[in-house]
Amino acid sequence: MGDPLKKIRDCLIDLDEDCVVRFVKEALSSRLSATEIVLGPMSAAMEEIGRLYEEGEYFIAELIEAADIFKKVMGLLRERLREEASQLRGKRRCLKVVIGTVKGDIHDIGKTLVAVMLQAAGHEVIDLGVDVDAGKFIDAVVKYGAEVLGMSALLTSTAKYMKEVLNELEKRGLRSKVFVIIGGAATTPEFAEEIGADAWAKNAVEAVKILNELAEGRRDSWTGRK
Ligand code: B12
Repeated sequence: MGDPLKKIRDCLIDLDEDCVVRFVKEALSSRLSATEIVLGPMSAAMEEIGRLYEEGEYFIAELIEAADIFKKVMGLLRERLREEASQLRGKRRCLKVVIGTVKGDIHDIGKTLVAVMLQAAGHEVIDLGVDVDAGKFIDAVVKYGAEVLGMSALLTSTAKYMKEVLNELEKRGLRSKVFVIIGGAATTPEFAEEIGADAWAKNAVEAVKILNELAEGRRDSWTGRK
């Protein structure tokens, strides 16, 4: 990690907003990309902040402050993130994607980042926000005729709810028509497989790649599933 990147990470861990902003600007002027900044040191700092919380060194107030700083920086970088993601624009067609953080979970930074980048990459995104229950997900899939459903969970307790959404899709006879992609710190590729999701992505860039592949027919499509 180059110097401004390390500084961004350290300043965010210290919850020093001015310092984060200063080094984000410095990183941009030394030609580092906004995507690199957000998915690299900014995300790494959030992980470390989570660890400090777990160890009792940080409390909820610090998590809230960190989230505020992250959102401010995302505001600053939004246009650049869009420009960079638009270069990942798929060649063939765009997909309609319904996305949200599952019921009981209010973490929205990662989900929003995924939504912003998918949109910039040319997909149509309907972002349902946080604390979304199965009914709301499914109603939106039907209403917008979405081909993709994206679910985010950061809590081990809420990740399980994804299975309920999948069961509900099945019950409504929609499972074979919708490609389900999941993500968030409480999920893993193994978990995705276990609950029967179609894909898992570790970050926003991976999510864009997977959905572009799907749109271009380079990935096993969900059609034809039993
Ligand atoms: C900031 C934060 C908060 C903020 C959230 C503010 C907000 N507006 O989002 C606040 C203070 C509200 C909060 C609250 C809580 N939190 Co919290 N929080 C965090 C923290 C530090 C950072 C999360 C974050 O924003 N990361 C940065 C983003 C960019 O990363 P990301 O979300 O992982 O997203 C990326 C990928 O995962 C992926 N992705 C994400 N979503 C999706 C969706 C799809 C479809 C795809 C394809 C990909 C994808 O792409 C994203 C971008 O690259 C994490 C630590 C951690 N390790 O995650 C704890 C953490 C998630 N929180 C935790 C806990 C315990 C809580 C509370 C229960 C605390 C409490 N006692 O009240 C509450 C729960 C509230 C609730 N009901 O949801 C624990 C969860 C433990 C567990 N395994 O269950 C963690 C892991 C901290 C820890 N180590 O203990 N939290």
